[in-house]
Amino acid sequence: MTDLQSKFLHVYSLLKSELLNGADFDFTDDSRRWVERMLDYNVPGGKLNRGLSVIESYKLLKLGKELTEDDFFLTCSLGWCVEWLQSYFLVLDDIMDGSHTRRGQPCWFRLPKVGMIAVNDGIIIRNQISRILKKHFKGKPYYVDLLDLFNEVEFQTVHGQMTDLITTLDGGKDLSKYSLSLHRRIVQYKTAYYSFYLPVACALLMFGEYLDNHVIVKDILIEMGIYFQVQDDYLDCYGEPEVIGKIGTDIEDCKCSWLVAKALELCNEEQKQILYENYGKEDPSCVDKVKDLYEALKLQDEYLEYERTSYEKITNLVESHPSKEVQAVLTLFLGKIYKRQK
Ligand code: DMA
Ligand code: MG
Ligand code: MG
Ligand code: MG
Repeated sequence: MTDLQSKFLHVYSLLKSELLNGADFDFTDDSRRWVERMLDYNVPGGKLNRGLSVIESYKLLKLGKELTEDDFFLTCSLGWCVEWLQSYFLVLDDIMDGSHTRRGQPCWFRLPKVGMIAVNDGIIIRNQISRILKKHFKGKPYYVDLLDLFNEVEFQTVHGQMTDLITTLDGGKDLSKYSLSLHRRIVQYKTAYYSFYLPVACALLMFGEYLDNHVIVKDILIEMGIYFQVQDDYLDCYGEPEVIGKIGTDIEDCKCSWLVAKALELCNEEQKQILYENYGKEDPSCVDKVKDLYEALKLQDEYLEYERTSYEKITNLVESHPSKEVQAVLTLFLGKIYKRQK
């Protein structure tokens, strides 16, 4: 673990303790224990990339100058707000996707004593973001913009999730609607805003910038976010569960994944029939048939080609940005995800 990671995790403990022991809510011992266990299980166990990005982005905007203790704490708190938001989405996403594992352990709702209490837990996690922001940012000139940012990004994400879910619903019978352009729309909303735009937008607000002046940065980050979710779709099928910490469910769930959208673009009539008959079924032999078809269509090579052109496109966009500091932030992000295995 790096020094930054351990300092960041220390701030998690402080924020958690404020939430659990603050004078603003009278927990019973049982409820405090529940929330603490729920947070420890769901919030800090990921790669922390999104959260750490807030700190790293802010540092780059400050031209690498050492942050004051105050500033460091505030960037960490914002980083944790992003991680809290992610945790809220994941707790609910795993229920809706019927997933089994997350971050190398059973999904929260799979624990026998949790079940559908996880729905309320997810909402609690979301509500805590507002409390963290209120405690540490109320009175800052950018407080309202920060609240607005989290609300907007949440709006975009849950609408992306809805499109992902209702597509699946109809798609069970009708793969004809699935396409790369539908896929792009889904992943732009469900993943790109909260995973890529949000951390940088947090850093920009703290730095005193108006987000309206950074539409180009936003567009580039959205492009990266789309690329990131294509990787997620690829890893759902080809990643090692021990490495990615989760077992893929996209084929069974009939998701409009990049792989199936690409397969539909490449396949002949006979292969299309195989997809229509086997995609979206729990039966492992159906899943295998889909995977065999992916193999026959050389989707892994297609993916490598997508990765190459996407990287090139994003690099060009980054290099055309007028500000060197912003370029540094974007390059850092791209470096973190290029050819990722988890
Ligand atoms: C993730 O989509 C989107 C959100 C908002 C959590 P996904 O279901 O592909 O994610 P995962 O593969 O991590 O379950
Ligand atoms: Mg999921
Ligand atoms: Mg999902
Ligand atoms: Mg996925």
